[in-house]
Amino acid sequence: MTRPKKLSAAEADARLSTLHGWTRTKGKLHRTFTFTDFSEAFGFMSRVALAAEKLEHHPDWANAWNRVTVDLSTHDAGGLTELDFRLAAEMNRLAEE
Ligand code: H2B
Repeated sequence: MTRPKKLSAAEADARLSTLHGWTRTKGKLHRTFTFTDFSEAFGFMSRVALAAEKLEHHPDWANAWNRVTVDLSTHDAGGLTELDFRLAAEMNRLAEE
């Protein structure tokens, strides 16, 4: 699969303005998702894992009980690409189910 190219800061900020709940922090897309308990948080992570495999694009993340903290970037491109915005939008969709 052809990997998408790195977006400029201006392009990334334009994309970010339509993406609920995320910030651009240290060149990465960042969001903390909070659930009712560990089971909900881990269920979310399981669903995201399947989506990430399909996209061949994977989050850097951490789980603490009911919280999942996420940083997205494209390691291969050394910055943010279309893939990070696609995965972020998919995570929002899966969190709000
Ligand atoms: N995930 C992320 N976040 N960045 C990458 O550059 C990346 C990835 N590369 N998942 C993918 C896997 C690549 O190594 C494989 C070969 O598709």
